[in-house]
Amino acid sequence: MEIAPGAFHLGGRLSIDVQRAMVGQCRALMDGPVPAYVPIVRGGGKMHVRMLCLGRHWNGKTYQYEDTRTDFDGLAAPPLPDEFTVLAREIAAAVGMRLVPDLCILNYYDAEGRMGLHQDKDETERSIAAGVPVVSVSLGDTARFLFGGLRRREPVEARMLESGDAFVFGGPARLRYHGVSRIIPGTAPPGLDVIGRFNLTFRQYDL
Ligand SMILES: O=C(O)CCC(=O)C(=O)O
Repeated sequence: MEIAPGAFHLGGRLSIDVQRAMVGQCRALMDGPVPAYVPIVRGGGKMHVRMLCLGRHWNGKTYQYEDTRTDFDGLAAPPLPDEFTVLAREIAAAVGMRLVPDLCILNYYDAEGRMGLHQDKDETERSIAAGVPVVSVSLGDTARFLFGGLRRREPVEARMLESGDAFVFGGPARLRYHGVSRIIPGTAPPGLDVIGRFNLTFRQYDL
């Protein structure tokens, strides 16, 4: 469903089996040899998520992408799994957009997790100017997702992103402000065995 030009909320996009498989992969990645961590951003504040970047690392101190985690432990960002790439491409294609993802920011939100309003603008100017979309996939507890305009002070719309939903913003919506105001505990599908929420945002660094 197109909620604004270039912005699409695809409710129930992933089957429960696909969600289960992805949750398993997210857990293995986040607790693997290159573990997720809580970034400290450039103002000195801690983020309210655990983060692991795949394919390319987003440095919370410089707001730039890099190959190794120079803001944390110097480890190289793990590769983006092929099946994740395929899924993100398919979701973009389903709304008529093209994305060749080369990185993913995987975040885990506990019951206190949240993310302030921000723009995703650290990919290359060319990628952003071309309107290459960000594809977001949600797993686990429902999030109250805020989607605003191109300026921070514009009104925001709150949408509930449930487990298995995808959200795509590209074209004229690529630089819209967005964030997560809260997580609704206990709302993950029964049988998924998740407390909290995983969110994956797939991006294409350059054209
Ligand atoms: O968790 C979400 O739904 C949004 C995540 C996000 O805004 C980001 O990773 O930049």
